[in-house]
Amino acid sequence: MPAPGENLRINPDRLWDSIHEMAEIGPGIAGGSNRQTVTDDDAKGRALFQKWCEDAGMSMGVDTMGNMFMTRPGTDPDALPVYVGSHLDTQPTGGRYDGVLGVLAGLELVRTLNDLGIETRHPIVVTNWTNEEGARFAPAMLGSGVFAGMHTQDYAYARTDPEGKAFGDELKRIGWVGDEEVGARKMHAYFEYHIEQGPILEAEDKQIGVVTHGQGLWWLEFTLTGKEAHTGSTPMHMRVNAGLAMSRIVEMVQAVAMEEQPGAVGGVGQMFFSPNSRNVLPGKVVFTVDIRTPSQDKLDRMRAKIEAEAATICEALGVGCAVEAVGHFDPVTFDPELVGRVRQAAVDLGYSHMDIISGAGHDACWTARLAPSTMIMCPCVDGLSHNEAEDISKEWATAGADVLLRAVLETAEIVG
Ligand code: HGY
Ligand code: MN
Ligand code: MN
Repeated sequence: MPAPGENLRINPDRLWDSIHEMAEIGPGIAGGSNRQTVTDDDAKGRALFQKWCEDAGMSMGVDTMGNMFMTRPGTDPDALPVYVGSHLDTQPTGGRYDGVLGVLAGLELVRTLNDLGIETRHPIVVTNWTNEEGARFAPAMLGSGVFAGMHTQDYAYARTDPEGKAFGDELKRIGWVGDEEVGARKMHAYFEYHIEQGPILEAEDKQIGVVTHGQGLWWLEFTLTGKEAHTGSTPMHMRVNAGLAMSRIVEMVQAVAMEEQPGAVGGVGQMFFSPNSRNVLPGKVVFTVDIRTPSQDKLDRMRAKIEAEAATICEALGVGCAVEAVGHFDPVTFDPELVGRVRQAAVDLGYSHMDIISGAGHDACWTARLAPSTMIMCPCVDGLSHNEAEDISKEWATAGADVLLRAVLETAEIVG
């Protein structure tokens, strides 16, 4: 590739303004975002992204999972595209940048190529994956997971939210079931730019995370069955207390994760009590354990320990215990050649950088099973994410987008 000119950088204000215009759709109550997957706000965000991309000369394809593919043509019609993507859906109390930064940095990359009149041999496809978060419908990375053949579309369409609505019905309701066969597209390479969602880059004062690996994950959904009874008149020895069993399991998960330090996490973010009445002992408790680690051995060992010890806890309390894996991916190693291009781009641009393992799951974890894939990260304030106070600087956002631009161009090959 000809030595990139100093002007080969994105337009910081245009990227920043796009992010904050998108944040006006599905706003949270505390300055962040609540644009959950396949809601009316998701549909509005998709429409805005589609408009911006078509204004930039791109054409849209949508598959039957609602994954959006916005194509900037290359000069070689036979060359497989370089994909650049992430997600526009958010947590219910999410930040403005999780996912959105990567999708809109892809758009900004194309806008910059248009400004500079640069053509590439490979087409470039900017992607918005459906339901990356897995908040409303488990599991996470559902759209990219079906695309990668990890889940069937029937499984995905049947997933229900806490109100009992099915994913497939909701995708149809918002009018975003596309006509492309999901997974039919082939990729030359995939890049995902994302906030770190952890404290390392800021603590180390690095502008760029060169992501070499992604943690593996299990989401274990426990359903504990107790006996509904009066919290006041039922003697302690007569209780079949599913709530107590849940508490002991949560404490045990913490202990298992701490035994596996360094490099392991475990916790619970969601639980439901039934009947959820102040003076009724719960008959049913449903909660999801989220465990993660870059080590395959640790991941399998932690799952086995947690399931065995949960069964023992429940047996001692006479509580029924069922567990279902509702989310999983093995630890991921990203493509060393693409990782090297990201690192070289940071060096060429003079940005401080360090290798890092992604703590969060991303669509890149699934595309890595299909094509050479890698990620770029920028710091976030106090490492905070999945919180409306999630925050990054314009400078951080810009640096990562500049690196994305250079690494993608190195891969898509500038023509002329
Ligand atoms: O759970 C995750 O790591 C991602 O935010 N969906
Ligand atoms: Mn994300
Ligand atoms: Mn997220």
